[in-house]
Amino acid sequence: MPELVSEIFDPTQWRSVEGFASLTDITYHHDLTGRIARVAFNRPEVRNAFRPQTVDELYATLEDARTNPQIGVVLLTGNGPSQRDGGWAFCSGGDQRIRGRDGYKYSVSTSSTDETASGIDKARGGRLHILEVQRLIRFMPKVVIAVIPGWAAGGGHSLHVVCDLSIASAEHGKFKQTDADVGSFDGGYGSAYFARQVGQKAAREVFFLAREYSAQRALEMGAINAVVPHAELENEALDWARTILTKSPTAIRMLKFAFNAVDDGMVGQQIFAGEATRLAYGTDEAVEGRDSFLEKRDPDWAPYPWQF
Ligand code: S0N
Repeated sequence: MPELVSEIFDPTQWRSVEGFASLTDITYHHDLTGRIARVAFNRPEVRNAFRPQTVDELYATLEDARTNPQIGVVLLTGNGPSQRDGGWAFCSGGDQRIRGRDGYKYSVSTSSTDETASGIDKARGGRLHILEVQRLIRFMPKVVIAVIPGWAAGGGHSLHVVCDLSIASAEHGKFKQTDADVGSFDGGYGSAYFARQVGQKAAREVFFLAREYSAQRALEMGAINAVVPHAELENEALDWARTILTKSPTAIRMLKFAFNAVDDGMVGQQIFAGEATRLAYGTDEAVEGRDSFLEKRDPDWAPYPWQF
């Protein structure tokens, strides 16, 4: 049985994933059926702020979930509480202690205790690869649920925005977009897509005033899907995931990309079209096109009507 990584984590529901024993900043589990992944920030003492090492581990675990054909739903959450003060967090964004003039400095060391990035890898300095994580969540053909046990702030707020669904703790779930407080700005999904979700006036208020919002207020704004008692949060998320798993994988995939397409421009169209082509390749009609070429004859489209 895995160790208790968070106070509301039920170790009887999960198993550790082979090949990921060296993670320091993220924990990664699969449920006992192997169909649901749980990826969690594991830096509760800094409200689950991410440093470059965290983002690397987040990307690696999410990519593993994306490419595992058994996994249909990913729960993205934060472990807690902080042993220092009992505070809970989903994620508080970029670790401000290692942000320099050139952006986030990438430590050459991978030690979990080297927070100060004493040795800097210049090739990776300033690289905002959390945006690559955002795209991975956005373009993954699986449902990603933000399970929010505490603060979602700054870049952590943006991560919940890009997830497909968000469920928050009634007692500890809190939201704050601090980007403008710290001279940072997510000009992509974090702000523009957030405005699609809650409307322009509300989104501008959240960013320009950087106030704190309760989970209940976030629900009223349309920023999240549900507010549940803290102790029930992970069970509720598992319940949502199990319901989604009863649905057609192809329908869910096409729906996710259809929802995305309108906001994702040509890339959204490309992804949706790629999936449409993939479906078409499974038809006899497309097989006839391929075979006629290989057999050096004219294709026979007669069995395939111009449907209306
Ligand atoms: C989360 C807040 C509101 C919680 O307040 P609370 O409960 O009063 O706790 P604190 O006492 O403030 O914090 C407890 C300890 O944790 C440390 N800590 C918290 N957050 C961070 C952090 N982000 N970095 C480093 N340390 C953090 C505190 O310092 C404290 O430790 P001690 O006691 O030792 O000092 C509150 O903590 C808060 O406001 N946190 C900062 C939130 C923030 O401003 N985050 C950064 C926002 N910007 C980004 O994330 C940019 C990210 C990015 O890279 C990006 C770039 C381009 C495009 C997009 C993005 C993107 O947004 O993704």
